[in-house]
Formats: sequence, structure tokens, C-alpha cells
Amino acid sequence: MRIGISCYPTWGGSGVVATELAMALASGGDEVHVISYALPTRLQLADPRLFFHEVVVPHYPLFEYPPYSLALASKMAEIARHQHLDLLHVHYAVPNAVSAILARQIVAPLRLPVITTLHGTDVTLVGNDPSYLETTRWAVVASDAVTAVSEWLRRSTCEQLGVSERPIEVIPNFIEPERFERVRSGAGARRWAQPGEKVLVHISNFRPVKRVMDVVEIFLRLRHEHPVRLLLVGDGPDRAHAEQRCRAEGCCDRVTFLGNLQPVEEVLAGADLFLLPSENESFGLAALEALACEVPVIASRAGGLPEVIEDGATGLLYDVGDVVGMARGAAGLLADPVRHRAFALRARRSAVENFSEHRIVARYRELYERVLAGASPAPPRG
Ligand code: GMT
Repeated sequence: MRIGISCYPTWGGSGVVATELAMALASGGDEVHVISYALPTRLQLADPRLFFHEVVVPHYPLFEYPPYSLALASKMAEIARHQHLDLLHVHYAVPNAVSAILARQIVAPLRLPVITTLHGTDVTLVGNDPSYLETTRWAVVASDAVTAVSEWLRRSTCEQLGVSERPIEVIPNFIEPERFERVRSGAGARRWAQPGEKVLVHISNFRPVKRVMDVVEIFLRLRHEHPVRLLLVGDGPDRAHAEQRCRAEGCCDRVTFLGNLQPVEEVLAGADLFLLPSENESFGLAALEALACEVPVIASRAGGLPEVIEDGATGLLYDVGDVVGMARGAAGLLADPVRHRAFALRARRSAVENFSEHRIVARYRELYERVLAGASPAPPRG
């Protein structure tokens, strides 16, 4: 199959999922063309069946806002035509799905089915904004198939975009178990820790939705009960606030800001707990990566997180903002090595059994085949 995949290249979960999917499909024998405005962070082009096409957005003095969506649609149409794509799979609806539907119309009468994968904020924060609602809804309804990364996101899409007539298939995020197995014998998170310290890890883009200040609050409460170290991976708008808070509390010697460090498993392996107190999370790929590394997760009971973390078995879930509960739960787990070990083992087992790459990639591929066979219900084209 010849597959076009479009995504954001930066430090977001949607780009990571798209990139891992592209690499897995290529290593399984498909020809994959990744289309984005920069090389996605995790994309390794060592596979001869994997190609990258950069979307260049020319600047012109008239454009206060250069029209990326149009440059993207043009690139998609060009690649579809010249590389003989069988289909386009776009990750994150805004504007990728809109550009893809446009490209489909441009290349007609060539057939170019569009599969849209919704990742979360493209529906819950951006796509439902009045400025984008009409085009997002239009592109979702016009796609030949739509997937969402959790059952919660599927429901939210129907409610928030008002697209209940649109069948949406739930295909969750995935991990490659071996990737997380390989780091087990290394120093992992302990590189940054003093002997005897328990290591807490948080990984995100430090946007307000991640509630990074709650991460710091949990740590501040825990440090009175255990020698703990907090490792913060990623960067974004709330990093400076978190740094300020740590300075004000005089705890900088116990908190390490690692920035956009990759690969994340080098920080997760050997950690004691992963913290993800997000306001909302359609899935929580970082939590899944932690589980795959035998790290139990303390998280909020928000969005799709309960579909990833089994409360009381692989992690502990609390109401959004309940930093007291989260700190108490974390302290309890850290104080009980037998219970902690049981959580860690179940975490890895759940990640491998429910979210292994080979199973999830096979589901995407089955969907592609169904769409190409015309079997996936698609609405009439506009
Ligand atoms: O987490 C982010 O804000 C980035 C965002 C993205 O689209 O890149 O992540 C979303 O997609 C990930 C991959 O499907 C999910 O695991 C994240 O839960 C989701 N983020 C939110 O819903 C806030």
C-alpha cells in the first residue's frame, strides 16, 4: 500500500503516534510518505520505504497569516498524484483534515480516501472553538473514515462537534514493548538521583491543560515524607512558573528540568512514579509509556485516562486538582514496596497486552483495507 501520513512534527503526542505508525507500516512493507512542515522529532528515515516531504509556506508581505492549510493541501495533492498514494491518513483534524479533503477534491477523478485520526485538543480545545468549528466538523464528516484515540474522545467528538451521524472507530495509542524493554538494564532515571531518593517523573508540553503546577505541588507535599526527586521532561508555557515556584520553595536541588530530552524511556526506566494530573487528556500517551516501563501512574480521573490507567491496579486516579489526594496516594505507594512492585508489574503487563504496536498498527491497516474496499461507511462527497 502507498500511504500518505500528515501530522504536526513537534513535541506533541499526535505527531509521535503518527511517526511511530509511519515507521511501523514502512517496516511492515508499505510505502509511507510523511507530509509536514518540519521533520517529525522521532522520524528515522533509515527505511527505504519511508519518505519525508516538507511543506514550505512562502511568505509574502500581504500575508499577515501565511496560509499553511493551502500549502499543505497543495503538497498532499502533489504527493498523492506523483507518488500514486492509495490513501491519506491525517493526524489532528485542524487543519490537516481540512487540507486533506481539499487535496482529495483537487486530485479527482483519482481516488484518494482520507482517514482522519482525532487526538484530543483538535476537538476539545481547538476544533470546537467558534473560529474553527465549521471547518473541523465539515472535514470530520467528509472523511472516508474517522478514528479517535479513546472512547471518551469518540463521545466528546459527537457532543462537541455535533457529528453523531458520523461513525468513529476507537483505535488507541500504542507502544513498542521492546523499546521499553531495552532500557531496563541501564541507569535510566537514577542518573539524575541521589542514592535513596525516590524519583517522580512528569513529561509534557507544559501547556495549561497539563497542570504542571499540580505536579510541583504534589512533589512539595511528598518531600516532607520521603527523600524525593522530581524530573520534569518537556518544555512549554508553564515551565517558567514551575521553575519560579521551585526557587521560591528553595527546592531546586531536588527538581531537575530536563527540557525536550529524547528518548523518554531513558528517563522513565527506573523511575518510581509518573505524575499526570492533567485537566484533560484524551488518552495520555506519556502515561502509557510510563506503564510500559513498569512505572505506576498518579493521574487525574479525566478524559480517556481511566481507559489507560486501571485505578488501584496500575496507578491511582483522583479528581482534577486534588493534589492532596494525589500526594497521599503517591506517599502510600512509595512507602509500601510490595504494593508498588505489584502495581509496576501489572502496569507493564497491561501496556503490553492492551496497547502493543503490532496489534494497534494491524487495526489501522485493517481500516485502510476496509476503506479501500469501500466497506467503511463514508458520507457523500461534497
Ligand atoms: O498533549 C498534548 O497537548 C499534545 C496532543 C497532541 O495532539 O499532540 O496530545 C493529544 O494526543 C495524544 C496522542 O493521541 C494523546 O495521548 C494526548 O492525551 C492528547 N492530549 C490531550 O488530550 C490534552
